[in-house]
Amino acid sequence: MSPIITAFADSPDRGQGLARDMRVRWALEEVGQPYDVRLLSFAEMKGPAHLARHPFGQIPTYEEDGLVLFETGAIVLHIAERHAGLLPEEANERARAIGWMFAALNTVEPPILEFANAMLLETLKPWSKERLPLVMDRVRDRLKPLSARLGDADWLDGAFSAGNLMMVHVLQRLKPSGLLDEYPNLSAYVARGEARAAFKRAFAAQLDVFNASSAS
Ligand code: GTB
Repeated sequence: MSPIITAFADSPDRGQGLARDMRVRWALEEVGQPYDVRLLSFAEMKGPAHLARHPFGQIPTYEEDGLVLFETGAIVLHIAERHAGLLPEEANERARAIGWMFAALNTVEPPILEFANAMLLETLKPWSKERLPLVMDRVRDRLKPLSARLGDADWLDGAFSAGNLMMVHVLQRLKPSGLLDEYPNLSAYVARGEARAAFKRAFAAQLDVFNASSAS
């Protein structure tokens, strides 16, 4: 049986790959594991069947042979541990690649989400103009050292890994803002991730969902 993931039936990002099922699709494509997708409406996400899979009623989830997982970090790590291709074999290199997954999710993503929410929900607030530069600087506080660490390497810490997959997806959220362009090596890093055949297949699959839903 192929694993089943959940995704938005009607993604608010209009199929642009920002919803987090993209991380799971990409990981599955990298390791060559076919998968099925259960598409959920917003109402279904908050209904009892999905709440049994995901306590917070979110997507994505992952189901395989009686295992039900939520949280993209846990799901991508599970995939990477069970298939070759996303984690190095050597123990210390493997630990470092996993470290980059946590860095993406715990250190880099939080200020990016704060910035995304500020742009999405706060621009009409009277204090928005004063707050936004502070929020943007918190993002730069993460991008600057990340850029320095990446340097002119293709990937963080050696070969492409689950850590790089997660970092690229986290950084992608910044593309429309211009903030990423302040760090040309990070823009190029994201572009390298997007150029991977597995990324393209995952992107096309989730865009198909949007195209099908907007045609009906
Ligand atoms: N920490 C969890 C994980 O990594 O799995 C976060 C999961 C999550 O935030 N899921 C979102 C969700 O289900 C979808 S991806 N939201 C509904 C809810 O919480 O009720 C986040 C997302 C949504 C929309 C865009 N967009 O439109 O650009 C981008 C990202």
